[in-house]
Amino acid sequence: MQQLADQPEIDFHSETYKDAYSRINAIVIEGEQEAHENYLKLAELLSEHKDELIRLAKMESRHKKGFEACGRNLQVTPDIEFAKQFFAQLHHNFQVAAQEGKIVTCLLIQSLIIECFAIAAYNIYIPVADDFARKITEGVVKDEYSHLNFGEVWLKEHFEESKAELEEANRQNLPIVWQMLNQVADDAEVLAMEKEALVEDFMIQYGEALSNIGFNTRDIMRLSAYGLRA
Ligand code: Y39
Ligand code: FE
Ligand code: FE
Ligand code: FE
Repeated sequence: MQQLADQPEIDFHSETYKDAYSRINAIVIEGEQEAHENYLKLAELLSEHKDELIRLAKMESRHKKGFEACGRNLQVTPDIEFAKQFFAQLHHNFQVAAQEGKIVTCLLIQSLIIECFAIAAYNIYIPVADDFARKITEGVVKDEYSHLNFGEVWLKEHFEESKAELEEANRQNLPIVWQMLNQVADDAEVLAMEKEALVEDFMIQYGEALSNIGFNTRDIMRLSAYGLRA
């Protein structure tokens, strides 16, 4: 058992744990499913990277299968309806952007915001996960860094002409992420994942991503805290 020294033993089979897990596990499963669809859509929009994006989409389906196995392993039924609601706003914004051919906005939503959210959540989950889920999640998080990297590289190469759209997409979508974090904080706490740690890790990943793309420190501070409250 690899747990933080100051943490009491986690009972992965308690009803409290399984109840919280039914929502968090569903969020991850549904998130991976939507990520799969989002990369397929990006493959259509960015035909010069079609093969690469289809490869990323396939990785997302594998992640989904891995997390479904984590739920089964704990005999938890994921609450997919809850998870669809959880992602509804970001999902809607991605689809509208895709329809309008706004590649920059699509990349910001999926490859920056959602990937950073996933990396933060998986990093914080790994030390407090059950043995089975830990192994799965360790494999998945490595892939998520490569998805984030795809977005960073593309946006860096198109930085000047993307800047205004990135600002607007950040303004529209980052506040939604803070709301999502608030919505999941109580369930995350039951899994021994602290909200403060999630926020901190997200800010680090997202700030680094913005920096790699070409934003300066002042822009990063402004952009990454946008809509953050409480
Ligand atoms: O790119 C990806 O694989 C991301 C979609 C997957 C899901 C990220 C959802 C993580 C939120 C979990 C919140 C738990 C505290
Ligand atoms: Fe994934
Ligand atoms: Fe991903
Ligand atoms: Fe706590």
